[in-house]
Parts: sequence; C-alpha cells; structure tokens
Amino acid sequence: MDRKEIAQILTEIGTMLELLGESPFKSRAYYNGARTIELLTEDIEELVRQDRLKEVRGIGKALDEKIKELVNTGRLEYYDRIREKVPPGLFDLLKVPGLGPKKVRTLYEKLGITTLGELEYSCIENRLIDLPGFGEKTQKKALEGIQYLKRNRGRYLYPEALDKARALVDGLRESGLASRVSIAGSLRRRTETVKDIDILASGDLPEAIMDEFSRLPWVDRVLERGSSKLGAVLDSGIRVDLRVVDDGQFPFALHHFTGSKEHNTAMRHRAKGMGFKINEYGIFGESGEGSVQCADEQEFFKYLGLQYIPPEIRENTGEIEAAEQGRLPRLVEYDDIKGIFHIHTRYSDGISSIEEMAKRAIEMGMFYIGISDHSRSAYYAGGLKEEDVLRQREEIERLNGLYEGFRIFAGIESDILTDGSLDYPDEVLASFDFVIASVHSAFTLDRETMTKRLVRALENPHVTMLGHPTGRLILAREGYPVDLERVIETAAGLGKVIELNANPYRLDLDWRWCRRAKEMGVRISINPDAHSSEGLGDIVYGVDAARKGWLEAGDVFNCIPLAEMERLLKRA
Ligand code: DGT
Ligand code: CA
Ligand code: ZN
Repeated sequence: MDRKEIAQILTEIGTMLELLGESPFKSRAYYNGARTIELLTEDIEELVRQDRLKEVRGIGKALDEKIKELVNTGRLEYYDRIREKVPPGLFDLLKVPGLGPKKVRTLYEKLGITTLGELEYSCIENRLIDLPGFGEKTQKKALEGIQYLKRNRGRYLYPEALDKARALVDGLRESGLASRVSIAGSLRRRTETVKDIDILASGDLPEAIMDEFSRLPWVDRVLERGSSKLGAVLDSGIRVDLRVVDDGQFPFALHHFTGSKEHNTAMRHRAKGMGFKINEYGIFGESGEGSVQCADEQEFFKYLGLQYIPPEIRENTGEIEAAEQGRLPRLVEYDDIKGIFHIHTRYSDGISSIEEMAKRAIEMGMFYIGISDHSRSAYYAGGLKEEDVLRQREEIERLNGLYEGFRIFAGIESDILTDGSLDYPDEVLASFDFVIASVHSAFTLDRETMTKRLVRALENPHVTMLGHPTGRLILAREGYPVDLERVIETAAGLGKVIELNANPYRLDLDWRWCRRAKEMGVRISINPDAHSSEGLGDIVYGVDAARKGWLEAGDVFNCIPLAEMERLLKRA
C-alpha cells in the first residue's frame, strides 16, 4: 500500500467520523495525518519497518498503529468497522456541490435522507429551506447539482476509460489472433466523458478473438455474445463493446464505429451525392455490387475526395467541408509543446519541490516551466504571503543558475477577488514573470457580475492569462454562469492568454470555446495545474482537448520556444 492510498483511507475515515457526528477534533486528526503522509519524502514502508513513524510530526500513537496495520496487512479493521455504520448513499450525497459532511449529516439526522433520489424529492418539497445551516440558496444549488449528476450518471472521465482500453487493445494484440485492433467510439474522439469503451478488431477467427478477449484479466463478465460482437463489463464497472470484422472491412468499420453519429450522417449524405453508399462494411456503387477496397482510413477519406480527418474533430462542426477544400488545420501535437505553466509546489498545496518539477519537465522534453503557487487569500491552499514569494524567488534564481537551455519562470496563481481585483498590490504583481488570474471563491455571483469580474481581472496590466475560466468540474459541477464571448473578446483586445486547464476534471476552457478563441486570435495555454511532478503528465489530456478545439501549434501559448518566451515575459 503506497502513500497515496494510505492518505486516501485516512481522509475517508475523517469524513466518516464527521458523518457519524463524532468530535471535530477526531476528524481533524485524520485529515492532518493524511496530509502529513502525502507530503512524506521518506518511504513509508521503510519507516514502518524501522518503527520510526512516531517521529514524524503529526503522527500520534493512534495513527501510528493504524498506519502500521495498513502497511503490514493491507487492511484496517477500524476502517471496516466504521464504514459499516455509514449508509453508503451518504457518499453520493457528498458529491453534490455545497454539501460537506456536516450538511449531509444534518440531512440524514433531521430528514432521514440517505440517497440522491430522496434528496431531490426533499428539495422539490422545499424541506431544506428551514434546516439549520441551509436555506433557499443551498436548496436551489443542491437541486441543480443533483440534476447535473443524474444527466451524467453512468459516464466516465475519458482518461480512466482510455487506460483500460489501451490495456485491452494490447492484450488482444499480444494474442496474435487479430490482424488489426483499435479503440473506436467517443473514446477515440476524446470526448471529455464516455459512456463505454468501443473496441474494433479484425481477423479470420472471430470466435477465437472473442474467447481471448473474455479471458483478459480486466474483463469481469461477458453480458452478451453474438457472431461478431461481444459486450462485457470490466472489473471497474465500465462497459466494453468489442466488434470483430474481416480485415478488408476494417477501415470502413473503424470509421463507422468511431462516429460521431452526426459526422457519420453527414458523411453518408456526402457519399450519396457522389453516387455511393457507405456503411460499416464498405463503399458501394449504386448497383450495390462489391465494395471498393481501402487499405486504411486514409484511403477511405481519399476515395471520398477528402483530406484525412483526425478522429478528435469528427463532430460534424465543419470538418467535412474543410477537408473537401484541403483546409483542415494541422492539429497541435504533444511534441509541439515547449514548456509548462501553472505548477503548484510545496510552497502552497503541491507535494513536489520546484527542483523535482524542473527535473520531471526536462525528462518530458520541455525547455521551461512556470511556477505559480496560490496567492495569499487562498488560505485553504496554503497561499503565499509576500515573504514566501521572496523566499521562492530566491530558490528559483538559484536553480536557474544550474540549468543550461532550461528556465524556471516565477509566477503566481492570483485569486480574482469578488470585485475583479487581484490579491497582491501592484508592485508585487509586477515583480512576477507571469500572473495567472483565477476564480477560487464566490462562484454564485450572477452572470453579469461574474463576467465583469473576469473582464476586470483581464484588464489588470500584470495579468498574463486567465486560469480555468468557468470553474467547471466535469461529472461533479457545472461551471459558473459567465458570458464567455465577452471574456474572450476582452482577452483578444488586450492580447491576453486563456488557459485550457488540462486536469481531466476541468478541461476548461471547453474545446468548443477554444475554437472560438482561435477565431478571435486569442492564444490558449495548455496547463496541467500540477500539484505533483506526476501531475505534469496531465498535459496530454489538454493536448487532446486542444486538438478537439481545432488548435494548431501557432494557437498555443506554451508552444512558443524558450528564447521567444523570455522576450515575451520580458526576461531576455
Ligand atoms: P458514448 O458511448 O455515448 O460516449 O458515444 P459514442 O459516440 O461512442 O456512441 P456509441 O458507443 O453509442 O457508438 C459508437 C459509434 O458507433 C458512434 O459514434 C457512431 C456509431 N453508431 C452507433 N450506433 C449508430 C447508429 O445508430 N447510427 C449511426 N450512424 N452510427 C452509429
Ligand atoms: Ca461509446
Ligand atoms: Zn486554480
């Protein structure tokens, strides 16, 4: 059991104790313990083996014993025991925005609510308004939150499905039974959430391929099986559809099962206009004789007089017309990325040092990073006071002396206060190489006030870019209401950058708006919002989203080479 898993269990215990109405001090001890474990630099198993855990500040006798039990046995009796006392539905309630453990406990105690359905019903009946600690606003927000959760029920963030899908594809490939195997469906198009995993394989022995597939270690159970199709559930609960075709049909089937439905419909329409009929089996002339042969999807598009359309943009938003005229964008790729902004370190709520971040970025082939810890009003995230800023600046300068051809820029993620001002005086803001301005509080302002707030932040001459512009958390909460058209227009007029936050829960700015930003000439920065060196890897999800938004390297701020970036940030 590693650090992360132990920290997660301790946090969960803290939450459950709150739900059960135990003393707040007890919960806090577990939360603090979790954070301490997360920040440990020493190997935890080693510490347990040498019985040195107690020496770590914040780990008392009770925690020490529990962590030892977890490390040594992989289980914790205490955890199992209290988990039994908490109705499982309460964990769903915690996913509703605005509902923390304390409020969930009140709902449970006063109204006996233990499921999302019961909560929805109670909101509709106005039962929350008079509860202590609640009110009309909380009730409205909870109801909206439930409806959002319901709409998205049964969907997964695509990175989770992608990891599983890749393992399945590799497993099938290793069997040697299939000629070609590919991910298809929304996952291949990299939509932010997916309902299921679609996999397409070709080969002469479909039965053997399906047998092999059902034996792969992640496949929990097969739900249905036909002569060329198999539906299964993975142990993580995600559904998979496998289709098997003749190898000659593979390109047509791959196009068909990649979708989207809207793209497919438009493609069929186009083919019809040319005197063809297309489906998952091939391209047919009007007389319906055998299909045209295509070696791959490239040839398929070519046959229909089109440039190859990358899967990410197959959403029928003009890609077919552009492909016809040979004006498809050359979509940005990972290798185009030259540096990484929006990185949190141990100075605020990150768990890696500046040096660890730099090292990892260099391994990733980057030429620069931009450190941006939280600003002072983000007290909940250990925001930097002015003296911390100076201390951090010194460390960055020292490290910069050590590298050749790699640079660390000193920035800040400054909170945008309710009125749109930032939370450091001008002279402090001016001293940074770059400033990311983000909203982290007061999400419930009305659309007009929120829009003015963001516009005013962009107008601050020290602001380089706007962070996660809508604050959405995919599958958890909708973004705050804001007139993005006006925000982007403002950025365009002032030459400001907008972030595409690459955290898979955010992907904010949404790819649909990225395309609009590009049209208006606003550069987008693909930022991982990393809180650990591992988190830098999230940049790949941002690249996927940028591609869906039709962005090219020239549209992406962090595709700018180091020398030019130094000039831009006035550090040359
Ligand atoms: P999802 O699963 O909701 O995340 O989205 P998709 O796009 O993966 O949808 P899915 O799994 O139902 O189907 C995969 C692809 O197969 C879809 O993008 C297009 C194609 N497809 C499936 N059913 C139909 C259909 O009834 N008509 C057409 N034209 N295409 C279909
Ligand atoms: Ca699908
Ligand atoms: Zn942020």
